[in-house]
Amino acid sequence: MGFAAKIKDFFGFTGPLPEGFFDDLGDLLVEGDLGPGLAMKLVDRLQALSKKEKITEPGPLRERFAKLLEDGLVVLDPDTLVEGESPALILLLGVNGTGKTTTAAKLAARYRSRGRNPILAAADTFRAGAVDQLKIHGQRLKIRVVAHRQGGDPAAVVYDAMEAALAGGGDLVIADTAGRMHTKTALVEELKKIDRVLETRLNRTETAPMARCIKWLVLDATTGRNALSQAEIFHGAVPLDGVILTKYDSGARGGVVFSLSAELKLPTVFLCNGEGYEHIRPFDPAAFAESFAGRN
Ligand SMILES: Nc1nc2c(ncn2[C@@H]2O[C@H](COP(=O)(O)OP(=O)(O)OP(=O)(O)O)[C@@H](O)[C@H]2O)c(=O)[nH]1
Ligand SMILES: [Mg+2]
Repeated sequence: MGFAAKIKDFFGFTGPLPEGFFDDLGDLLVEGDLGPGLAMKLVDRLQALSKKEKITEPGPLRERFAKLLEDGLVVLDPDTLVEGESPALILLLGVNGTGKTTTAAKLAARYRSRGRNPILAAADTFRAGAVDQLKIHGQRLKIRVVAHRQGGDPAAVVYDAMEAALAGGGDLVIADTAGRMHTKTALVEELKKIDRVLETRLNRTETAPMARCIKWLVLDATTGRNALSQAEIFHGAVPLDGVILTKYDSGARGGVVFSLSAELKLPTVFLCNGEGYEHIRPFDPAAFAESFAGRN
């Protein structure tokens, strides 16, 4: 049985709370990728609430629990961030295979449908085939892809894509980056360089609007607590604006989202639940907390 079904079962009975209810809840939350520290804290709070308010039935307790979860989430509306800038620049970061390239294409499709004119930047110049992979998405979606050769400088690709945007070719640059297991220094250097080249470009044309660089970390929901360690490393190296959780398909646990908020103050901005371009949606804190808490 998957986590979602288990938590539904857990709260899905009537009558008084059985002995060991709160301990069992703690164990279950750890299974849902919440992390032992946070699980314990939440269970303690819930137990205190149930005493104070004399809640003895699982139904109302489940609702309180969902609210506790929701209250702990750092919230950020990605659309306000992206649509408040022109041109806006999004850098997608993450380790190998988390879904950066697919997500870049999904975001491009999504923001185009919201009236933006996106350009994809193939800043993964590291992996063989990465540029072609993004180009295929570009062809399918009829969205421009700015690319150099494999082995080229990622910062130069982003620079060219921003040039194209500033020249009137678009108002949103979405940059796919390489999925190596970045060492801290390599990552910082790569991003600093991107910042530097953009600054040079922006100084040259005083009328050019300031490009804000939005840095989103792409995390694979199926990697569980490992995703939190990745976020710690990346966020420690370059301050991130948020997280995109991919592969949150049926059966996913997703408790790591609460740890990202509690431990790193990082908001989750999108959830992806499939390989199609439409399989992306803005993160909805209330709905996510309700579903994690096993709403029927
Ligand atoms: N089920 C599911 N699969 C996904 C999702 N997002 C991406 N994938 C798949 O995950 C695999 C890796 O996706 P990519 O977009 O290539 O990942 P990447 O981070 O760019 O990988 P590298 O460039 O190798 O680091 C592909 O098979 C995608 O189709 C998702 O939300 N759900
Ligand atoms: Mg990729």
